[in-house]
Amino acid sequence: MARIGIVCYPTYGGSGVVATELGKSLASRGHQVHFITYEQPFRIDHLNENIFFHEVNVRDYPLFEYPPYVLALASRMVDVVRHEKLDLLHVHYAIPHATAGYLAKQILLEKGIHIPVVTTLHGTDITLVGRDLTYKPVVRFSINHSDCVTAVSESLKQDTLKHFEVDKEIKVVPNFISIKQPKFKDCPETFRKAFCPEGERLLVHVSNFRPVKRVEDVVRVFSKVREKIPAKLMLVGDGPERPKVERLCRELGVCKDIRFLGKVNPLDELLCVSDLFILPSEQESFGLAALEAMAYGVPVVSSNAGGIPEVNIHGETGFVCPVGDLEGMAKASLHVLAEDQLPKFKQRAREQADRFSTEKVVPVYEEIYASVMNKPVQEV
Ligand code: GMT
Repeated sequence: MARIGIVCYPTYGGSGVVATELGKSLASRGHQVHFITYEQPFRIDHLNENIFFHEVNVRDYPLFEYPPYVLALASRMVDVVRHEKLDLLHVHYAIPHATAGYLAKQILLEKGIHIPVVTTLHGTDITLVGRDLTYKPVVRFSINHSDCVTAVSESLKQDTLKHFEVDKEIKVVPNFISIKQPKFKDCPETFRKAFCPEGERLLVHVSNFRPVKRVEDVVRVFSKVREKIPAKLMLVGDGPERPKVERLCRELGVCKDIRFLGKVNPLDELLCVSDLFILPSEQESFGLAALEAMAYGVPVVSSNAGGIPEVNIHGETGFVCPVGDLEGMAKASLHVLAEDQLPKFKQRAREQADRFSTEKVVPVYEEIYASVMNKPVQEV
């Protein structure tokens, strides 16, 4: 059993969710897991004797217009590795975690401690922010100096190879989902009955409402669907685009059929009553939100951005359309929602989610940990 340090963003967002679920699963498999972040990860919802949390405090100083989080994080990593005798660090999202990992590793090396660093690339750390020249040289360097690099989809791996001169092998380890059974039996229908009293179809979208998610497309697709069949839409999450999305609902006159639910956690009760998940993202290295929906038997109509087609199988678990193809997405939604189609799509969505179960994916990370822990010390 290993002592593993996990570094991630603790807030609402796919990489933090994956890192936290990974930590929880590793802890239940007997590993000792130490989260090193500026806040307790929001998905840690119960006590576990194998889970520890080490807060990173950034000390402010009048001179600092931008307090140096990466230095505080690296210092905390050094401290935790030494005193908790960690075997490895697994950092999620390259910026700035892979860089802090590199720093911590070098500092520890001076003290004769070799700590392997595994970096998992999640998406915009490569495709958007990471590629920006503001960060690119540091991101490239930090990736190349990780002991092992993983990407959450083949598409993200290819993007990394295209945009960075990476001299490391990148292993694809997909995101995963814990399939808790039996959840469909227990699905509370109260909310659905109140929101869809006439048996309307229920569409759902979950995101952080950033421009890359194209939430306005969700509303436009919904509006087209609603012209043809009785339907309702739940918008879950919050973020910078919300005011624009609310304005659009008013313009299109569809407000009464849309519920903005804000940041709901957990999502179980909403997903298990939903009929269709809409994910029209401009960029999406994987689409964890879609996978979570599928685990509840919710088919997906999505864009074809990034790694989404590796998760949402066109014509099987839903449909994949070009980014911005509102007509296509509306047509696909109507097809999936048809009485004679929906059960088949629901069944296949569930089967697809099973392929990404915790039980299948977490052992792959364990193999990676074993391989880096056996590596001899390398001076960089
Ligand atoms: O890159 C982001 O948008 C943030 C990131 C996150 O930390 O929430 O999301 C990315 O990582 C998720 C987990 O691996 C993936 O499911 C998302 O597809 C990915 N987002 C994008 O690529 C836009």
